[in-house]
Parts: sequence; structure tokens; C-alpha cells
Amino acid sequence: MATAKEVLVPDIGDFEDVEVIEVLVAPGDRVKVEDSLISLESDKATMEIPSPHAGVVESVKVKVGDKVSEGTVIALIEAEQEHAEAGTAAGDGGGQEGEKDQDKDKDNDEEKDKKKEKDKETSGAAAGEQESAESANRPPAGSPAPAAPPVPELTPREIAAAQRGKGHASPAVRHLANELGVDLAQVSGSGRKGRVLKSDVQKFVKNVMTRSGPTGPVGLQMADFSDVDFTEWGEVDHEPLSRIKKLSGPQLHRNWITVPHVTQFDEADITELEDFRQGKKDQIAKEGVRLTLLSFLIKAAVVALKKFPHFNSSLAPSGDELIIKHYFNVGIAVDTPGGLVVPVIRNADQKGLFQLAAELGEASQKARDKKLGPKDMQGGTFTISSLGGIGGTWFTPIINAPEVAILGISKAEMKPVYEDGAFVPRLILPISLSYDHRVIDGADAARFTTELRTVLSDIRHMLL
Ligand code: CAO
Repeated sequence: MATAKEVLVPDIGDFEDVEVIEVLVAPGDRVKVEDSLISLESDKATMEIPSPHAGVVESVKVKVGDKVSEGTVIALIEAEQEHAEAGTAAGDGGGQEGEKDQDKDKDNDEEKDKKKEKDKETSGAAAGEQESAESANRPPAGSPAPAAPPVPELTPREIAAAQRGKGHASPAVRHLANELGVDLAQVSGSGRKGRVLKSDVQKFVKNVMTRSGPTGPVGLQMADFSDVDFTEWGEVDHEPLSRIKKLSGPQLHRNWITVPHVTQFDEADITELEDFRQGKKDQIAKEGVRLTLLSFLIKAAVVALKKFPHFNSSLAPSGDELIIKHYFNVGIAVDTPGGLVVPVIRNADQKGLFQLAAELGEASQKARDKKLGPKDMQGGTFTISSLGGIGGTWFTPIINAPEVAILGISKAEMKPVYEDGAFVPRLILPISLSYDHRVIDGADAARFTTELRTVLSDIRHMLL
């Protein structure tokens, strides 16, 4: 016989009034123990609440958008009496008046049953994870059951704690990631609200396996930074990282560690280019557009990208082919008070200097006003990072993967150049081209910067 049982939100750590973001069951649904009933999301974590009972959902007491805390009733489940223990618990939970006068032994039994019931509720998530994570490797029916590896049982409190500040994922996906040693914070989620799905974890592992070279995955064994107490030597302040820095930091770190960078340095004589720019600058300024060097650099880069298409490509996740793009979307690194952002100038090959200058002005203004949307920063095929308006001579920019090259530009300066038996003053622009050595050879990088030199020193090449 089935008995309706209330399912409550278990102990979920420090969280209260947590929003229900998904209701995963409806009245009439048959559920197994540990099937997820609802998903909760606080500003720090997402967690699923598993069913402590097997049976049929009689009614659901919460809806999406409701705020719940420990003890809130989630649903009524007509629990099946699968075994003696469950039967005892169900019977005891029926609240029959005649059962109030129980002897001491029975009280003790009831306590034990309740504890078991509670344990089931609090460890359900972990057991659910184990179920899903292991189901793929289950032996065929009839084969001797191998000893199950010990799986640490996590309470919702522990799961919530583990989830703080990490990628959102269900307990099952979190467990899979745990087993595979994947840090969820590094996995991009393709699910709702950026939630990390099982397929995202699998794709991440596949990428690591295929991208780490012919000898297999490289496990980086690095010493931890020691936890230094800086106050021992003087006063300190704590300044939180900006949102942009928090988001871009892991991406930069990943690109730095996983892409074998080489940086090719070169210099371009831009004396004539600068004369031309100064001649046009005021005229264009009347229309509210600043013609800076950057528009010329985008044009020159497109000429070089067309000549050397591998620089406008990405390495396929399989690692055995290049995806060469026939469009030229140039990302521009823009320095903003909140951190570095990279808006993309689309189809740069189809635009003139004037239009590029206008779009650059708009994009950098939008960036500084924090008005860039995700779409404004997607689809880039090559990036330019210009520090020329600030200073410096050379630097080694980090590739904006999955792109394979990035052009760093430093400040142009007048330098003596030996020409026809005499030194003459010329405006020289330092160029730093970082490239992915898995895709591009050093010789091609030198050819690429040589092409850039040629185009920048005589801008008529931009017309060819
Ligand atoms: N050499 C000499 N002068 C240069 C120059 C160079 N390489 N690059 C720009 N200049 C000049 C410009 O032509 C402009 O002079 P005018 O007033 O005579 O026109 C002046 O410096 C200021 O330029 P700007 O920096 O405002 O404009 P820009 O189009 O060159 O650059 C932008 C725009 C958005 C790229 C820039 O403002 C910026 O944010 N740069 C920082 C990018 C960055 O942080 N990269 C690092 C990434 S790695 O951490």
C-alpha cells in the first residue's frame, strides 16, 4: 500500500530563501529514490533536491520563482513500501492517534528509523550522482559485480559549499567532474543560465586529451602558492577583482598554459602613413570621427591575413585539422576602468578606413560605458592589442583562443635609419606578433610580419 509522504527541503547549508529555478516533476510522475525533484539557485550555487522516496508524485507544493528554505514542503509522494525499513518508517509517519503510547524500545526504533530517513534525505544527492556517473560503465547483466569504488557521500550542505563560486551544475554532473578531476570553474556551460551539462564536461575532457600533444595529456604539477600573511611586514588593503577580471582571468590563464606561444618581433616604418593620417585627420574629425593608427593596422592585418590564411583559423577540437575562416572579424583589446574587453569589428575586409575609424570609436566608447553585449565580443578571427597610445616598446600578448594569433602594437618613435649612405629620421612602429606554434611555424610568422611591414610602409598595398 502507498502512503503520501511530505518531502521537505533538507539542510542546505547557509542558504535561506533560495529561488526555485526548475521543477523537475509533476503530479503523477513516478520517481525513484534520489531522482531530482527541483533545482534551487542562490547567487552562489545551484543545487538539485533529490527525492528520499520511491513512488508516485501526488502533488507538487512549489513552483518556479518560489523562495524556499530548509523545511519547506516540496511535494507529497505516495511512497512505495519497498522493504521492511521503509514500511516501518512509512507506518510510523502516518500519525495515528493510537500509536502515541509507545514503550521505550519502540521509541528507540522510531528514532533510528527517523535518523535513517534523514540520512537518506541528506545523502540523496551524492547517491544520485553515483548512480548517474556509474551507469555508463555498468557491467552486462549476469557478470560478477565488481567491488564499487568508495564514493564520498556529500550532504547538500557540502555540495552547496563546494559549489560556491564554481560553475553551476547538477550533483550528477558535479560528481562526474569530480571523478574525472575536472575543475568545473573552467568548463563553459551550454545549459540554461550557463549551467554545465554532462556533455560540457565530456567535451572539456576531450579537448584536454586531444590538445595536449602526441604524448597524451600533460598533468601540470605545480607547487601551491604559500598563504603569505603580508601584514607581517606592513599595512595592506584588500581590493576585490573587477567582474571583468574575474571572468577573463581563468580564460587568460587557460590560453597561456594550453597554447604554445611564440612571439615574433618586428618594426615597420610608418613615416608616410603618419603623414597621410595627419593630412586626413582634421577633415574626418569634422564628422566626429578620430582617424587613429588603429584603422590602418586593421586594414594592414586583413591584407596579411588574406595572404596567410592560417593566421585566420582555429584548431579543430579533434586537433587534427584547421578551420580556416573566410571572414575577417578583428577583435580590438580595449582598456577600460573595469578591465580589458575585446569588441569585434566584423567583416573588416569590406570596410574603408573611415568606416573602420567610426566603428572603432563606437566600440571603444561602448566598452568604456559598459554597454557591450556578449554578441559584440564574439566571432573574432584575429585580435589586435594596441598600447601605442600609452607607451612601451615590445610586449608578448596572450592569444585570444580559439584564435591562433594576436598582434601587439607599441608606441611609434622617431629613429635614425640608415638609407642611401646616411642616417635619416623615420617613424618606426614596434610590432609583436604572438602565434600558436601548433598551427603556425616561425618562418610563416616572420613572413606575416614582413607583409605587415610592407603594407604599413606603403599603404597603397592596402588597395591591392
Ligand atoms: N604609436 C604612436 N602613437 C599612437 C599609436 C602608436 N602605436 N597608437 C595610437 N597612437 C596615437 C593615436 O594615433 C592618437 O593620436 P592622435 O590624437 O594624434 O590621433 C593617440 O595615440 C591616442 O590614441 P588612442 O589610444 O586613444 O586610440 P587608438 O585608436 O590608437 O586606440 C584603443 C584605441 C581602444 C585600442 C585604446 O584606447 C586602448 O584601449 N588601448 C589599450 C589596449 C590594451 O590595454 N591592450 C593590452 C592588452 S594585454 O593586457
